[in-house]
Amino acid sequence: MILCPICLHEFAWSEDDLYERTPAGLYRPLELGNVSEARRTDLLRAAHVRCPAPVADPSLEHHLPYTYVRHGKPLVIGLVGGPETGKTHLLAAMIGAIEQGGLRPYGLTADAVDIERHAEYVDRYVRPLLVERRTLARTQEGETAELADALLINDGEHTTAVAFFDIAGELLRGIAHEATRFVPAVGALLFVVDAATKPARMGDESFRAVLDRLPKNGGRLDIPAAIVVTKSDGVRFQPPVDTWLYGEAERLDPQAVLEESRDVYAFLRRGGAQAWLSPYDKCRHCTLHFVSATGGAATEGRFPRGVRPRRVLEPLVSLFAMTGVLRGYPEVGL
Ligand SMILES: Nc1nc2c(ncn2[C@@H]2O[C@H](COP(=O)(O)OP(=O)(O)OP(=O)(O)O)[C@@H](O)[C@H]2O)c(=O)[nH]1
Ligand SMILES: [Mg+2]
Ligand SMILES: [Zn+2]
Repeated sequence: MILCPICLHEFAWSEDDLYERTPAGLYRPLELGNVSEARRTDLLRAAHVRCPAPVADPSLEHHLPYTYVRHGKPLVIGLVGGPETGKTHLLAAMIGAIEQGGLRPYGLTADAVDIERHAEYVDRYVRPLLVERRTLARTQEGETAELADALLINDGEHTTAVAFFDIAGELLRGIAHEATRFVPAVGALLFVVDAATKPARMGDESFRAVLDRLPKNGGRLDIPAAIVVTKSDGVRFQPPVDTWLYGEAERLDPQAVLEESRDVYAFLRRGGAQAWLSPYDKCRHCTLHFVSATGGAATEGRFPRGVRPRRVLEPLVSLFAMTGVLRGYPEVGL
């Protein structure tokens, strides 16, 4: 059985039911009957498996690389946060940074799980933000808890499929809805806090909705989490935000992660935003980060001075370290 990182459908797959991708981007059954062993290995390297989940529309059909299916379990990362906290811009900035080779300093490479879907994500979100310097539309109800993008992350030895789900805050208020499909599959959480948020005693409902739904072990969650204070460009003159936001970091330093986490914790407490720290109280491993998806505020839907994301990959790399996608950092996390 494997879990589809695109639709979270669980299915058994068979080696007799493989597909090859044609240069036109179509999938056709792969014939392995009379080929040599060397040719077979070659064909398998590029083979795909069709996800059998029923789809409403044939364009939603998707294929997973055979190399992934063989290696199994995806890491599903959920972005959680209230309306307009900056989730969609943050994810686009992260994927954009990965496209530009931002994981290379950590010894990681990235490829698309599904080439068409990834290209569509880049066209719809990454290019408009980073190249055309436009703001992205708010996530629609129908898109809630849908896959945003999925990547194969390789550390030189192992490949893990990492799937990102952007969960619109409002959605999680209801008790029974499609987001519940995502909850049992989640392997790491990115809690997004707007740096300019007005402190509210009750905090963010979306945080509580997700934290309440996940199974606890001894009162705490085993799922690693990162609390990301995004739009930090807006508070850059409040020390020590500037030090972190404009500081250099080209590899993961557990000591620096710890220090930044303490500073973010103090920043949120000082601002009266204790309720936003609930993931830190509830998750066994949690790091905290200052980031900016855009580098500055938009005016009339544009970023006239360009879009310069700051430190968007640090929370992701920290989650990779805490989940074992990036190995050798068992001590990351508070
Ligand atoms: N200054 C600044 N503004 C940002 C940043 N990221 C996002 N914004 C602005 O914040 C607004 C909301 O961003 P979104 O990414 O759409 O927020 P969201 O959490 O996806 O919102 P929903 O889809 O409605 O749940 C947009 O108008 C962005 O221009 C940032 O890093 N800095
Ligand atoms: Mg959104
Ligand atoms: Zn699927």
